[in-house]
Amino acid sequence: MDTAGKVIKCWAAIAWEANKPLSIEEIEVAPPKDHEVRIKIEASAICRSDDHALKGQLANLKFPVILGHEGAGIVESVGKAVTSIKPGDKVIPLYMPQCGECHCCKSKKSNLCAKNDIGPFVGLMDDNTSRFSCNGKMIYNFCGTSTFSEYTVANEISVAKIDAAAAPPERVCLIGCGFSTGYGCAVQTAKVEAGSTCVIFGLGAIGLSVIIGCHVAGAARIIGVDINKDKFAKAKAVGATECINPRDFTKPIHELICEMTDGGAGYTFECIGNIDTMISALQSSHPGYGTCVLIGIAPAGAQLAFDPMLILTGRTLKGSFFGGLKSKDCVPQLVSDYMENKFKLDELVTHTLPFAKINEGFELLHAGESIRTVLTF
Ligand code: PAD
Ligand code: ZN
Repeated sequence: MDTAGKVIKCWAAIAWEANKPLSIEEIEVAPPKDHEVRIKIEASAICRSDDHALKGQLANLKFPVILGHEGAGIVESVGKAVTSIKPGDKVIPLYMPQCGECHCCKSKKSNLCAKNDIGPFVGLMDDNTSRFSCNGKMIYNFCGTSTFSEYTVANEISVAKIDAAAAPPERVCLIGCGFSTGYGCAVQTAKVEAGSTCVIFGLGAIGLSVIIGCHVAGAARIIGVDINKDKFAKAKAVGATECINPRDFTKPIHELICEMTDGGAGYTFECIGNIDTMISALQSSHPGYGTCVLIGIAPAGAQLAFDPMLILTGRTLKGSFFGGLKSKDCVPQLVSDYMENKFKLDELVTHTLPFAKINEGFELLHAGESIRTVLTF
């Protein structure tokens, strides 16, 4: 392409500081270095994690930053050492990379690539520089993806090439985070068994994707829990067998769930990011064999405290990022599976807006009206 090797000027949504609306501004995107890929973003959804970041709830995250980690696009150009990706490829940027060389990448047991930037939030490329600037000021990246920009630059290990020529970017972008996280937590992290009972706390895109995974795994009972009853219809449409609102009951929610499930569920999932519901989810899992998976991201500094007897009596507490799925390997397969209608995904998209209306998308999330808002470029 004629832009290869040149700086590209384009629009991006910059978070200059925490708790301020995003500001759409013209930025400069430098060409990709040796192992990097420059991507023209076609669609990006808004995840609650972007909102946590914008609210300053992620310790170490630096501003100004370009957020966004649930996108899909087309490769504009690649650095000279890139071998797995070429210009014109359809791709999904990966906030959880897969370098293939670290202990976790080499282990079958984990997807937590040592090159991930979740937690440290260094926000820079491998050479400790950024490819983004605005009026000469350096802008940080978010988890190596920064999809709230017309163009972004990612490391080759953070880019999955997707085959399906017809894959609609405004749907498969969800495979970059929300869908894969929830679905993977059910099928990979928890390894839900057929015939089991599952309880899902929080019915946003993550919780709904857990339900989809539990359904595909053949769970017999799938109980959704949310304080917003407007989320119940969609939860049932993707596979929940029952939904409950803790505010409709005076007794603690875990007591109710234990009564409903003859002592506790085989699998429980926390998809909110709230310390109290994390403990409720653990208490709702069956003694002896229940597994509780934490997915929601609690605010910086929050601490979990619970009676260790809950674990001594045979419950397992787990957690993962990106559903425990090895990202570069699994994302192309999930896109193909979506194209073959092996699972539902379209239900998760409730709103589509032009990129310029990104702040409206965040307002819909705050109001509890959206599951996923997809921004189109
Ligand atoms: P969301 O805000 O769309 O959904 C959360 C849902 O929880 C909403 O429907 C709320 O009504 C509901 N809720 C809130 N408080 C309660 C409560 N006390 N009891 C019951 N229900 C409640 O978020 P999301 O689905 O985009 O993300 C969910 C969490 O998962 C969030 O913390 C996000 O940061 C985290 C996440 N983790 C990963 C990962 O890899 N671990 C990836 C992506 C997102
Ligand atoms: Zn996310």
